[in-house]
Amino acid sequence: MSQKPKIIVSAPLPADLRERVAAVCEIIDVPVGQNPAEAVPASVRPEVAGMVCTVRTRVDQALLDAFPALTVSSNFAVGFDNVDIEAATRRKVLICNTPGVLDGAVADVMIGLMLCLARNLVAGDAFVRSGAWTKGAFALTTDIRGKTLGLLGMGRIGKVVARTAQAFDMKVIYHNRREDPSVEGLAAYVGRDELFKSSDVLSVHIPLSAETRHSVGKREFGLMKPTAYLINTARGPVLDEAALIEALRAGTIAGAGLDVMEQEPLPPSSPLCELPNVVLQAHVGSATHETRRAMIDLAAANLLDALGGKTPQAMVNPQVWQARA
Ligand code: 8YV
Repeated sequence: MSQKPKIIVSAPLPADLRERVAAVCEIIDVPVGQNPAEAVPASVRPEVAGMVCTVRTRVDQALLDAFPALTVSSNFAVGFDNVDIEAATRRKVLICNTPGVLDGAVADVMIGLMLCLARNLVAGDAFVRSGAWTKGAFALTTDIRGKTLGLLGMGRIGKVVARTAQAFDMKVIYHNRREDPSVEGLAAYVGRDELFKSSDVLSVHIPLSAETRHSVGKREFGLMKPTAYLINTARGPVLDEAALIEALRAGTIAGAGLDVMEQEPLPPSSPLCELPNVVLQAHVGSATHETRRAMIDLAAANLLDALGGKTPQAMVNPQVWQARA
């Protein structure tokens, strides 16, 4: 019998990293998005000590019950809304994530969506390809330079966005649970309503929780300028999507750029796919070779450190680790 701890891998593990992990752990592969409690045979479940998974795996009470020997679950993501943190903490299961390594990539998609919306770049591409250009000039668009970018949330990603927006000569304002002195001179703190009222581009950078679910809806869209664009690269359910569709149809706001939606993958029957003032991406904020590699390296290191008794770099519920010491 193998003495190596058994771990579930439900995330893309590059071959070289897999080799390193397999040297110290026995890997049980579970296809991404499949429920490990169904994919792993009942006889093996009580032996599983660790897991690395994507946000598509629900780490809830049922999963914790199915794996009674689980001590660590490492998210291949910075977000952890797939995890019932309270239940995991109660069961003393350490939860890890990948903060810091994807900020630039996500910020880049946010800036890209902003440019697509303001300069109508997606429609511009279709205009050239269709030959419409040979019949006349493309309609004028909107400057982002000199405009106000509002950030709902000022975490790591918000800060990179704020720095990048400075290079576009934008004025940056933000709202956060509390004012952040580290961004003084970079972005000005404003009240929540003021943020929606004053932004020409409003970008969402808050995590999904029970508190933030549908926290941006009809009321907030009503506060926004009819010329304003809304961008979401955080989590779809933070926005009330039905209210957003209504606001986009009614011209309450000018447009939206969405990398995340309430239902992913977004079905093509969604009204969002019909709206000309929307630019969509397939949850690709972190999806570059370099960033995904850094994420899986960190997720694997967190898992191996935790199993090996070394403090992992990124813990969501560090109290579990401290209680073990
Ligand atoms: C996804 C993300 O996790 O980090 C996050 O919170 O949403 C993304 O990076 C990515 O699809 C990897 O599963």
